[in-house]
Amino acid sequence: MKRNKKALIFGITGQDGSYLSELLLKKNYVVHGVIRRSSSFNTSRINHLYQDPHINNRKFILHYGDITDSISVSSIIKKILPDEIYNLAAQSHVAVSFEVPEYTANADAIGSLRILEAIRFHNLQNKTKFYQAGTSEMYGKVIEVPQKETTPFYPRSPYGVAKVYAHWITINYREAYDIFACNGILFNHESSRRGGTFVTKKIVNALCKIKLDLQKTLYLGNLEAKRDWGHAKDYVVAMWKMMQQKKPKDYVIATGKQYTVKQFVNLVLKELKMEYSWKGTGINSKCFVKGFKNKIVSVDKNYFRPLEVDTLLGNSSKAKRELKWKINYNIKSLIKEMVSEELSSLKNDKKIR
Ligand code: NAP
Ligand code: G4F
Repeated sequence: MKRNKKALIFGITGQDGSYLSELLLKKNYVVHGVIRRSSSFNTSRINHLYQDPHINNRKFILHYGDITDSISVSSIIKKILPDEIYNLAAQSHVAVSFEVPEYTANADAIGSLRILEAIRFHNLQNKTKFYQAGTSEMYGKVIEVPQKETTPFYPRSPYGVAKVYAHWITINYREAYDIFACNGILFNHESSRRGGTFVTKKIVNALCKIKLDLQKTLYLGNLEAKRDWGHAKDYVVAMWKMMQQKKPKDYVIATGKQYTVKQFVNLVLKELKMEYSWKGTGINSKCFVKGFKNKIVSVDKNYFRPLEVDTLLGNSSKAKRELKWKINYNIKSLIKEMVSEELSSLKNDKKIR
């Protein structure tokens, strides 16, 4: 009988970790995941997958660990002997990386090294494949448009710089030790499971609350930044496909379309059927909606970053050609789903209260 493949996911409690777990379970993997100890529950995105430790032949198994703790990383890998490791663990907020740069480097740069070193140290070069969650933030102050695998990096935040280290150490271990190690260079991807402080989720949550009369104003930073936004469900498929190739390579994953933050706000308002108009420009921009007395969106300069990535736009031709990767969501269907799930969850909360 064919044995089930074993995957180990660092960052299983995050947005991507939860969708990747669902995908791998559907493909009959046994999924192991690393969770951090926390004073409150941090497993809301994976609670629906949880299996009681007392049942036999579990397919979903969680382990306590931390990407900043070499011994825990190494001992979990040795215990599980996984076929595939997905390193999704990171301090993933760009603005926060300016506040905690050293921790960001420890988790996002050296964290990747810790996993690669454990694969090498335990002689798993021929057994364990490695996926590194790279990012379009590495392109930062972009040197060409659109960005592809050969575009040089110019990171603009401690987060971006840490991820550039992780990118190159992955290539270094691939070339030095013949480890199947690949980098996904993923552009922004969102969903209803996105953390509440990322701009798409923050906008959807606040505008839905305003519509339901639960909030007055949404405060945002730079409205002119352009991003290439996809759906996380599409992007985890690309991660898995990279790991099934004959040779480990690096791939850009993006939609090839970009919108400003302001356009994203407008699309959400349209989805909510709220009639809007903007007044002022730049830091003085304000958005008004018919039937609401006060401004519903305003700019707060506290949300500006010390450095901004003004524009990101990806070219994923290589992934489409070699991985046969396909996109199922566009910006409209992404927003439609995010709005619909946000409204349901807010209405549910109201009922409970
Ligand atoms: P996310 O929702 O912020 O999830 C990050 C995950 O990393 C969480 O499970 C978090 O655990 C875990 N983590 C953080 N620090 C850790 C530590 N010290 N030890 C162990 N685990 C730790 O991020 P995401 O959106 O799913 O993104 C997944 C990965 O892709 C990240 O590496 C991110 O940088 C990268 N990426 C994301 C995007 C995007 O647009 N979403 C684009 C490109 C690249 P807790 O739940 O305990 O906090
Ligand atoms: O949603 P964001 O915080 O995402 P950002 O900085 O692009 O980073 C995300 O995508 C990266 C891939 O490119 C990932 F690697 C990273 O882990 C993360 O998932 O901000 C998007 C844009 C920025 O230009 C920001 O300045 O929105 C602008 N923005 C405007 N107002 C805001 C806000 N961002 C946030 N978070 N909050 C605001 O109020």
